[in-house]
Amino acid sequence: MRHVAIAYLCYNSNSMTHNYDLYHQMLLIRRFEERALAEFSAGKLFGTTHAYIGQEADAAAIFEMLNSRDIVWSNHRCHGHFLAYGGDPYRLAAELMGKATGLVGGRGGSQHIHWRNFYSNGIQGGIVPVATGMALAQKVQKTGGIAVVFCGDGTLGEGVLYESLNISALWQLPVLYVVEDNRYAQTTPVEKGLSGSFRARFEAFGIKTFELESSDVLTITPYAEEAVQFVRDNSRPAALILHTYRFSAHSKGDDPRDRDTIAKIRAEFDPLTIQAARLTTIEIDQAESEVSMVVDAAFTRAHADPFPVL
Ligand SMILES: Cc1ncc(C[n+]2csc(CCOP(=O)(O)OP(=O)(O)O)c2C)c(N)n1
Ligand SMILES: [Mg+2]
Repeated sequence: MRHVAIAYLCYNSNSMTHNYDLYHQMLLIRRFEERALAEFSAGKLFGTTHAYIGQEADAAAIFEMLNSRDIVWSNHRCHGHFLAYGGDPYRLAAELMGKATGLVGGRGGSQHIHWRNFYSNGIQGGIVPVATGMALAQKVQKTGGIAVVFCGDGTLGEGVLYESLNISALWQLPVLYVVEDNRYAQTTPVEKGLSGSFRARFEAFGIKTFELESSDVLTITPYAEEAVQFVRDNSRPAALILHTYRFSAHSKGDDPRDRDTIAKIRAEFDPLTIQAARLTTIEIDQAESEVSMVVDAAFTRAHADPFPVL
């Protein structure tokens, strides 16, 4: 996460560095998640995990537009959001292991983490009214910050979300609702779980809505910037609907799609492949070696840490 003004400068003045930074950010998420899945399979972690693999461009684009006053509410698929927020991979790895040095002392696990103004909770939809309430606090306290809350396509089936949209529109609260439509809610395809349209849900409440389908971080960035700025400048809610793909299973193994289908999606919509095409081989290798070192150090150090005293 960078300050908006700095992000803007980087975006315009040094596009090579900016392209590298975005790639580096997404690669960190990818390699962290791959390692987490491998460690779960090896029985080294507790609880559950929901990998963000395939959706990295969303987080990279959005978090670049936020600053330290902004409050973020993430969901069960929170690792990518947390790393893009600037969170420490080591403390996240320790949390997945239930270690005392984890983000919340090893008590929250994969889905329930907190650091600075970043929160996550695995109850689908439950975070939406909380984030909306925090947006009210931001407004009353005149902090200049906004609230951002992430939901999946399946979470649009939760009724409490619509109460929140109603209140935030009525009270003009600075909250950005980000919907990451990865086309599945666990094993249910979106066409079996969602009637009508994504956009109409928000527009019914008079909420300004931005929507796009892309796995290219540079395509998503201007939409993220406009959506965040709209909320910040007008103290009004907005929705940012991002149609994307997840490449891994819902959690550790549940996936109705066959291997060929996933391979086809990966070949066309991998945000890392798309962004790598803008870099030199040297840059790609450099990012890989930096990220591998960070992820390996995070997990190795966390493994050596103690469990909390009960
Ligand atoms: C209230 C509630 N019901 C059910 C679950 C179990 N659950 C966890 S994730 C999930 C699917 C979520 O789908 P979606 O909102 O599309 O997010 P995605 O997993 O695709 O990112 C379900 C049913 C839950 N965590 N909370
Ligand atoms: Mg989904």
